[in-house]
Amino acid sequence: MPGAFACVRMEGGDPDTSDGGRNANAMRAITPLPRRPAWKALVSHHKTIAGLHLRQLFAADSKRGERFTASGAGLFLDYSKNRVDAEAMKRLVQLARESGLRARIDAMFRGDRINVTEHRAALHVALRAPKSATILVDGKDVVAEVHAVLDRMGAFADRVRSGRWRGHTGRRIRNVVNIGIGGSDLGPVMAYEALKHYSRRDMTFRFVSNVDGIDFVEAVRDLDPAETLFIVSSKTFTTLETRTNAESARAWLVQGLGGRERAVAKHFVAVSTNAGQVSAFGIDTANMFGFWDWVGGRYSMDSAIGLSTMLAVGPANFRRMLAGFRAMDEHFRTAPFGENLPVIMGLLAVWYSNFFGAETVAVLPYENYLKRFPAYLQQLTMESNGKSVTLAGRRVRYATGPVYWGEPGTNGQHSFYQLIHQGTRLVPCDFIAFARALTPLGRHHDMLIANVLAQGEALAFGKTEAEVRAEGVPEALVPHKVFEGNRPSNTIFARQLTPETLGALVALYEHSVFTQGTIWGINSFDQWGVELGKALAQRIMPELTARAAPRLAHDSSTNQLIRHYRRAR
Ligand code: G6Q
Repeated sequence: MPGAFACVRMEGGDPDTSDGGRNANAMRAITPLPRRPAWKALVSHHKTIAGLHLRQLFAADSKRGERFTASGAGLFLDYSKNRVDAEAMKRLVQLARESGLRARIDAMFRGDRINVTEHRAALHVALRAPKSATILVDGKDVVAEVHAVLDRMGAFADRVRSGRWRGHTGRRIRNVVNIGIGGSDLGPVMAYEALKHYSRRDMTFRFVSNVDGIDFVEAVRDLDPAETLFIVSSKTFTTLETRTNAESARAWLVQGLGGRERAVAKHFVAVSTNAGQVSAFGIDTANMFGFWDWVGGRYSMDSAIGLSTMLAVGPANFRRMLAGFRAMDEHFRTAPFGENLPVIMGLLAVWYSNFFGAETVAVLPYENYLKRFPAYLQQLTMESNGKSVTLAGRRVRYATGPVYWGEPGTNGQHSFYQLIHQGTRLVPCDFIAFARALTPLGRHHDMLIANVLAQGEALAFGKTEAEVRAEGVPEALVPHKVFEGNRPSNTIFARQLTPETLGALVALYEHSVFTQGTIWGINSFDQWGVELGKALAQRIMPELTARAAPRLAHDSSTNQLIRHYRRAR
């Protein structure tokens, strides 16, 4: 593979670095997870470490807080408050090697069809590859295509933002409504919220996803159709929710502009891979921004699916975000596993899921602009790694993807943190914090940071019975006021929430997910699990609306619920 990514083949020396195509064969011969030597070593090492408290681990190594850290792409990771020692980390890194992670990374960056059940590459890294790179898929250089679309998006965004693009009545566009769902919604909403500081404040951005009509109604209730642009974002352009919302949007617009169908041309653009459906809907394909089947929905926020982001923050900031993604890609591709942020975080997620029985990971950004980041990560992580068969289709005998969830701090502290501190479950936490506020306000930021640091400290070290008693707490209350501690967390620190940082942060989790999926030997890039419900909904829909009572052949519960709805609607 020529171009910037070609250097993956040229590194050597470290066992983590590439050996290019040779590893492809090795990948096919990976030993099942429970039989890998590193796994066995971890099973036995876990017995030792499970009984150790973070207090002991810190007492045994005064430099632990400095040693168990890593940096890359502008992010600093402190993972010292995890229930690992040097031996555990060594074995986990060995597990990554034995799981063929290096070969998988190379295969992904090379554009191999690693999404085996859909026979596709998973090439989101090509979306942020530099113009000078070349990545061939079926003999075509996809990087050139990516940059051609980015340039078109940029030109369009400039026209809209400058007012050169006018609506049907000649007014400039002041409102942008993205219509899409899942991967065509969560990334754009999250990025818009995250980068609001950099956005055009004289324009309104809304996001409609749910087929619940209220989502659309509320999004447009105070908008003037003459100044509103809809972006219909749908990779397939067949998604029921998006089609339904787009049709309602078209009706709303046409009605609002005096029944003029021609108005659609100036008020609708599409982001899709399906030109046929886009033009059948009535959108001129000249106003369509394409992407490719090798971009998974949940990995698409930096493709044309990010058009709303670009309209909000401008092409230059969008490219800064891509640069952040790229920096993390390069870090993931080249840093030795023991210093590699996504690898370390992925391995720790495996460690807690498989050895400590942890069911979840909480992501707790101490940055209000990241309020939609946990929701975005829910899809990225759970749609990717919520699988129970291996790449070869065999049932796994170990836990796979944990539940990711979270809320921004400090809000969460006054809510669910109680369970993390004193509940019976182990909830590993990722704290995310920034050294500088985007808009400093008095002592708010120092307080915010004091809180995030205090939470990590409290979770790790807790408060012993002796300490509680020493405070003069009445005996009956002592057990209630004890904090066991030994609750693990990562702290991810960046200088400031910039477009670059956001890109790096998203890529960090993308690659952590990939690392986990590789260890578990599952396909992180398909999502067959969402199909069944969709198919059943199509079957139920006419049964709800048929005039005559339909013959129902579902289970007795579903039949009864359908009858109940028919009676009550
Ligand atoms: C993501 C999933 C899914 C998808 C939506 C929307 O990885 O594939 O969330 O993004 O179902 O699909 P369309 O973009 O095709 O409308």
